[in-house]
Amino acid sequence: MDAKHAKQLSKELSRALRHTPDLYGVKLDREGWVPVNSLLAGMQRLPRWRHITQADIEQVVSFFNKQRYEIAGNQIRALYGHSVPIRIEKDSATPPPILFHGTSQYYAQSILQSGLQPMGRQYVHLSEDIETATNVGLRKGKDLAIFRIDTAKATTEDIRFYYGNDTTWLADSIPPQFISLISR
Ligand code: HQG
Repeated sequence: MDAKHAKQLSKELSRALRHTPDLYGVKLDREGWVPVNSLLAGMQRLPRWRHITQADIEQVVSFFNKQRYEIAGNQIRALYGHSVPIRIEKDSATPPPILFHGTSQYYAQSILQSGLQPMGRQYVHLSEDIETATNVGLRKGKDLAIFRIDTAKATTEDIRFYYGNDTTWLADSIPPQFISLISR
């Protein structure tokens, strides 16, 4: 599979597993899992993916360094990014003492005032390192803003964090007192 095809298929998986599973005839369970064969059947109804196989899906899941999806047994799920109306349950876990959030300067003032909110998704997304936060933030424009989140302090004040993947953590929201702007 070439990179272009992998990217297209990954975006389609994102639509199915994060945003609009109904359009693919699948239903996410409370942890976001769906049977791979149901997803395949749903995708094969689309002309573009009518020849898609389980091997293609398995390949795209491991194609990118960024771990977006997970396959276990005969099920698949997205690890983060959900916008479906029913909340996907994540196990809370202890994050590193500092996390980062990359975004556009355009949002910086609002974030400093009202904290990080999940906006169109179920959770706020945080990065383990500045490089990841930079890549996330640059999706929103060239005027990068990087925030530092004092997770150690937030944890002592009952803010919960959830594990997404090796570089991504999730939270319900982050109040402004735990956030500082480190670059502009
Ligand atoms: C902003 C991609 C104003 C926030 C990425 C962000 C990530 C506020 C935007 C994952 C705000 C939401 C998620 C407030 C937050 N006022 N703006 N109070 N609170 N925002 O795309 O974190 O490649 O939903 O700064 O790499 O950018 O798809 O979230 O800019 O890992 O796998 O609201 O999606 O992963 O934007 O990205 P998004 P995100 P994939």
